Amino acid sequence: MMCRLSVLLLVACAIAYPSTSAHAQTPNDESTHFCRFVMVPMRDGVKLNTKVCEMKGSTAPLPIILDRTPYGINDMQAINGEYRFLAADGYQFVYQDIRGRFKSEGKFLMNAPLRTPADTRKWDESTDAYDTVDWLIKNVANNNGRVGVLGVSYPGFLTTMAGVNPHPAVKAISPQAPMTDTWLGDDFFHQGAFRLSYGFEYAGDMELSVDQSVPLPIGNWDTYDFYLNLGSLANVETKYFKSKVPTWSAFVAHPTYDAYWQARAVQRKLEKASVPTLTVGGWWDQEDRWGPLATYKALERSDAAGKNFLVMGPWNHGGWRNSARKMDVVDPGTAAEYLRDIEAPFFATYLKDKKSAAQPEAKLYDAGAKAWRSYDSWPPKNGVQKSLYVRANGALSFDPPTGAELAFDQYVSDPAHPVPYRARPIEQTYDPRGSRWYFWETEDQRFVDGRPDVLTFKSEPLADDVTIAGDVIAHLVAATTGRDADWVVKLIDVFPDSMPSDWKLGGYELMVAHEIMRGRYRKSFSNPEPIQPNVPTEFTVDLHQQSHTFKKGHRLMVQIQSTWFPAYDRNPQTWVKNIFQAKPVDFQAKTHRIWHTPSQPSRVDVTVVPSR
Ligand code: PG9
Repeated sequence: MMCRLSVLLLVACAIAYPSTSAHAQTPNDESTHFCRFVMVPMRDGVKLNTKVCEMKGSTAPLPIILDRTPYGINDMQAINGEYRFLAADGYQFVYQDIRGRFKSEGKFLMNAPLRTPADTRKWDESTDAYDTVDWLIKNVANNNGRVGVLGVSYPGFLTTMAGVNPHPAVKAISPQAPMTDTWLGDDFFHQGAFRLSYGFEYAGDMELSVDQSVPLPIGNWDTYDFYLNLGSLANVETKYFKSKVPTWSAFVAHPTYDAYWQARAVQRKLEKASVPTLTVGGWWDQEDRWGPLATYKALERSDAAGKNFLVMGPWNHGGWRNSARKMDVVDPGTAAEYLRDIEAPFFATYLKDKKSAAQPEAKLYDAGAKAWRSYDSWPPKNGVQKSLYVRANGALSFDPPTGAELAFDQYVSDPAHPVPYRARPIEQTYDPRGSRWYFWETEDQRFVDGRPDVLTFKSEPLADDVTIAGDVIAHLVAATTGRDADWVVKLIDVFPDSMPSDWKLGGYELMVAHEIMRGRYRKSFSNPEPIQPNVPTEFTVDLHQQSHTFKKGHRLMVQIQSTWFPAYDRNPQTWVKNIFQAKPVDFQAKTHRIWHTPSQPSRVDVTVVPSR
């Protein structure tokens, strides 16, 4: 969750994305804790750079909170910032650079998979967490022998790993926005479509040099132009990375969901919550929205002991720890509420035996109703399955199509003119001069109005509130004149034209669930197949989950398109075995049809629950 930029640009980065812990007024860690740096030995002799902060003036033994990160601990100052509510309860805090990052020894391995018995590698992030905890309880002054682990994003993944075969002293963990499966739904691919701008910029930033001091070669302020001019992805290696970025080389060598990605797919490895686990995510997390939902679901498979909890809020990536990332359209200001009323009591319960109100199984924010909802199972069991059908003349309805209306809508999808995923200019992901990357998923979708390659279907204004909770899954019946195609589906809450309570929101089109899938993977993510041209074919686009009320007077909207650039690479739309090696001639405009007949309906399935 930290700002990932060249060291040269770190100061600018702090200005662009001030974190609660970086505010000038925030007292630093040393104001309440004695902090020292130590090199903590792992089982294979590698030593990890670790900052240990012991609370000043405490006599009673305190639990330890551990945060492991690849983003550098030297400048971390969280205790009196984002950890302030924890700190008020009294903890010893520890930050650690993981292997091969900054001052830690060893070699960095992106998303290191758990070891298997056949591995020659003696470590994984689970064993490094274990060895660290073992050292901490023996060496941190005044500790009570209990450790809590937390972290956001990559550190969220590291937290999940600390809960796999945990050290007995680990008593509670909170994986937050945990990167969980970077092929299926997190940072690098979504259901087969490659996350171009993120994959290029993140992999380059992390791996061109350990201290990230080599700026990426992006000259354009509007990266839409940079990525369009880049042409085929094959140019990345020849022009820029030249085999120096292992993660990029892995993208090229493993475009499908093969053993390489499956070994790194955390949800496939999780068996149960070994310790109380509070998984946290944001409904509009532009990097890891899928991860927390998948982590919770995997741990829930065998949670007879009731140790597995989920919190989802109206937040972008890490927005619950950083008020500068607040998205006003969905969030009246819930971040401090979460830190104070959910996170701090969770750790106090298991690390300090402090009594607090029981943590609900799932506590999820409903941004349409502007209220938290508690569920005793997630997805809820009391809902009614309903389909939202796309209809002729841009209509959308819970009633299926009749035979009397036009059978399909069509558009030309042209890789030479891809639909931008957010309003241009599209600044670099973590551009130190400013970037709207954090906010794009709540951006008003009217910016694509009028594009001939975006189909829009809209309901009548709702006569009553409609609350959805649980899975949102689109089933398209679609055809292409090509042999491959991407399908982007967005479920949108359209605000009334007239909003006297806040005029700026009049007619706002808010995405509440959205996703892409690459058509070649319609039968299997591991064995892609060409699409038969001109044949109506069923495609399932998993939009994941939501808990959202569409208010009376609002409309429901579904948009369908086939490019979302440069968040996602362009599908050539011809058959190319490996799109990372496509040639310019492979990229061709094709016509796509979305069918809406009684026998071939296209729809979005939702679960409707009582609104109050
Ligand atoms: N979303 C980031 C990430 C995690 C894991 C892999 C790649 C990227 C992060 O913010 O840490």
